[in-house]
Amino acid sequence: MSCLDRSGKSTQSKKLEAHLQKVGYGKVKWMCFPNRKTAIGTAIDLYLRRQLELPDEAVHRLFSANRWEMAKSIVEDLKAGTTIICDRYAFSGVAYSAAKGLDFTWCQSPDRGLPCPDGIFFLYIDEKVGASRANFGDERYENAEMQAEVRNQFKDPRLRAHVNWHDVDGARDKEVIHAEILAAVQKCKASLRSRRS
Ligand code: 2DT
Ligand code: MG
Repeated sequence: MSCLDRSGKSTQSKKLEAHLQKVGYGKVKWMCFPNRKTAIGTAIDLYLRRQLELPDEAVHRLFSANRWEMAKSIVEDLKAGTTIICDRYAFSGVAYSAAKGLDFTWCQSPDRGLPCPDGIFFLYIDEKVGASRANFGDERYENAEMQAEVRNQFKDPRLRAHVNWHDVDGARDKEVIHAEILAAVQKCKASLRSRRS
């Protein structure tokens, strides 16, 4: 899942994980980026909590390196048949850094070669809705102007090219959103199955 802040992506990605576990979908794993628990993730966490200053280019590459730290284990899990649900991925990396003014294609380059998701759900909300949700404003990037620019970057066709992208209206009831995501996941799974058989 890919999104603006406070759009409900953590809630939705965890609901999807719980549902797939419950219906016996096989092994399901939830993960999120940034993964703040690794060595690189610790620096990212300090940066996001405004306790560390870094040039935009450097932090962009740290976010990407944080995904590369996990790439091998993601590939191994996928090979073993595990379904991975991810709360943010490289798409957020590009949208947030491009929103700060970095060149879009430059932002895409460090993530090239990472495992590509079978489906992406972009939960969009009005920046005013995001700002009214709990804890908004605590971290770097949590301000209305930045969120509006990030939202613009997420519309860029270069981000959506060659991937199975779904725009999801995040302002609705969470059960309605969950049902919509679930239907799309089932459709995606069926088309992957028919392609493989
Ligand atoms: P969370 O609120 O989801 O913890 O994200 N971000 C995220 C980037 O700028 N680049 C990235 O590659 C990723 C994965 C989005 C914390 C903030 O980090 C931003 C919000
Ligand atoms: Mg956040």
